[in-house]
Amino acid sequence: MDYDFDFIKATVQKFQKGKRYSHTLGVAKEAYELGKLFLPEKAKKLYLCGLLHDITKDFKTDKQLLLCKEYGILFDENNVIPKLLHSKTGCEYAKRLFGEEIVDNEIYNAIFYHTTARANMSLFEAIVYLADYIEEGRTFEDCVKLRNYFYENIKNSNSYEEKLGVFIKTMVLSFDYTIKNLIEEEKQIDYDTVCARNYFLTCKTI
Ligand code: DGI
Ligand code: FE
Ligand code: FE
Repeated sequence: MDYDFDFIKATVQKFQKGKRYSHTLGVAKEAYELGKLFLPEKAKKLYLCGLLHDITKDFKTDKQLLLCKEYGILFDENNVIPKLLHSKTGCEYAKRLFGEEIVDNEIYNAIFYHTTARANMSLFEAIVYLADYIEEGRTFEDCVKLRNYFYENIKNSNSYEEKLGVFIKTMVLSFDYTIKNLIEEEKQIDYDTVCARNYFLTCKTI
């Protein structure tokens, strides 16, 4: 499918200012690059998903919660993790905005799980998750470390299998960083984040 990227970018830009939009372009580019390495037939679709992944990120928590109600997204009202809401609302918001031909199930799920990841996730979903973590505009120390770890090890791998092994190890490391930070900050760890780490720790391929 040919996407009208100019139209999609102009629309996304209405929801995002400055740094956020730069991050969006960075994720799209990174997802495209990872796509070329691991899923070349879907590289353009990964670019699209990068553009859409944070569409509702700048909405206030109240608006996120209202959207969850409107969309029938279930969550424990006494146990809200505000940082996760934009991934749960973003997929549905993007689908209503651009239509289900553009936001199909693959893109929908990749947006839904782009913050936490999940056990048994597809390679497409995992690429969007990792691209969000290591896009070149991220300056947070752990993101820089993860980006360097990934590309240093990719440089030294020859086969597709070896590269996939590096990808899987990088996923595990990302959860280690995230979970360590959440513990230090005394924040809740989402169940999907824990299950995703356990999954990538033992999976041989994806
Ligand atoms: O939206 P972005 O900032 O581009 O990136 P993101 O959607 O990956 O969100 C990152 C934030 O989400 C970061 O502050 C850590 C937080 N996060 C990720 N997994 C969990 C989490 N926060 C909590 N409380 N629990 C999680 O499991
Ligand atoms: Fe996000
Ligand atoms: Fe993001």
